[in-house]
Amino acid sequence: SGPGDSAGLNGSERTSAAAVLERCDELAGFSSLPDGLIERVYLSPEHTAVNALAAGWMREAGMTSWQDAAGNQCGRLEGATPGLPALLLGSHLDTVPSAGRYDGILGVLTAIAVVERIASSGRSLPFALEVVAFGDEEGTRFGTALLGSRALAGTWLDAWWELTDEAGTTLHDAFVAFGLDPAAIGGAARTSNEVIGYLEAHIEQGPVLEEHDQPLGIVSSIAGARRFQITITGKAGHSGTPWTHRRDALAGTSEAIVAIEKLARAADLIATVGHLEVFPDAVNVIAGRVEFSLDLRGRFDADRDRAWQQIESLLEEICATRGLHVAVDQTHAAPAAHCSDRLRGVIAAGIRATDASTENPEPLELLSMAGHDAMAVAQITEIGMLFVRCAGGVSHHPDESVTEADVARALDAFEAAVLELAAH
Ligand code: HGY
Ligand code: MN
Ligand code: MN
Ligand code: MN
Repeated sequence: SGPGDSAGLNGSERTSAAAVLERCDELAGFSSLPDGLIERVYLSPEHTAVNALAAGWMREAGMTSWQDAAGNQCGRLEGATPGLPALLLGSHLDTVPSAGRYDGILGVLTAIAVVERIASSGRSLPFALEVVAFGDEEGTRFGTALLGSRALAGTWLDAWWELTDEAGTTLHDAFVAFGLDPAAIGGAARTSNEVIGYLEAHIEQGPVLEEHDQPLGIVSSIAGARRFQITITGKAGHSGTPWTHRRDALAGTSEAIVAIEKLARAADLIATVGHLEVFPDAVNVIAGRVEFSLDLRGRFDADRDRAWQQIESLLEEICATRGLHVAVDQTHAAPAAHCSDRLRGVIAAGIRATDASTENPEPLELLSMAGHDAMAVAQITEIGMLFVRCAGGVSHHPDESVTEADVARALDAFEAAVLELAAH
């Protein structure tokens, strides 16, 4: 199917679960990786292409569409009178390396389809509806996450302009290459009186809904992650060097990683080392230096931050024993975000409206251990999130999958949630 194939469909067909899933497949084709693997990073040619597709779908849905000063693709449907504050609906179009096709993407397309349903129903709401397709939730290219949504929230930091990607391109230069003016970044910021709230639909990226046989759930709060780049330095040397003369950075790092996991488990936190590089990286040379990432998250920021202090002491102890040196650079920090009672209520109403079965009178509420753009938007307005079951809780992997029936329910629930908010 070529770009924009859904144009051949009429409104109700275009906003069906089947059409939304077909658009997820279409967007999956815009990747910098070969062999059907998906990677789409901020300010890349693939980002340009999917913004253009999303703009077309937004306009087809009855919205005006524009790209904001941070490269987020936005769409707007006026309410009963022009210029009303907007309910934001959104998620992200960027991905991790070797990603699934629904993380972020499903939320953007659900938002566009729901706006189209409301526009074609002829209803005019007491607020405008705006869809925001954020350009960088993952932080894959520059290491710091939520760049698009932080620009919208007005919490952009000038220090980020010097962040570099693997090729050494600065964020500043990537902005210019993408056709954006770094000096205009402030134009992406929304003020809290322009916005009445933010709703995001997203796959759960965990096993809870599936374990409870629930297609949909309400997010109670989102765990705040802190990310670090840690460098452990020893002394490179011949692999035949006797034990008494070795300062092996990789052996020290390995001891640290296992100790960090043990500490995190005991503190009911999640710690992940996803990236590790060894220097000089040769079979018969003792590792002189190791660079590795650490992603640390938990239900409560205080527990996470206390554990991080313990981890720092742990790293110092291990390095002291082994004659190594450790350096730490924090690359990302996001506070936990809480979904408001009001928006948790409308999401619950939306789920109840679609759940004909009476045996589940109360929809499930659950914590999100995955981060979301909603965390950044929470700085300026109330947030609410609808979770959609994903098979095995698998995400950040090509096996990520959802069922058409669950997506159909999510579309109906999301639409019902927006209308519930409009009714009160
Ligand atoms: O890292 C996260 O939790 C999100 O998927 N970006
Ligand atoms: Mn993700
Ligand atoms: Mn996501
Ligand atoms: Mn690296």
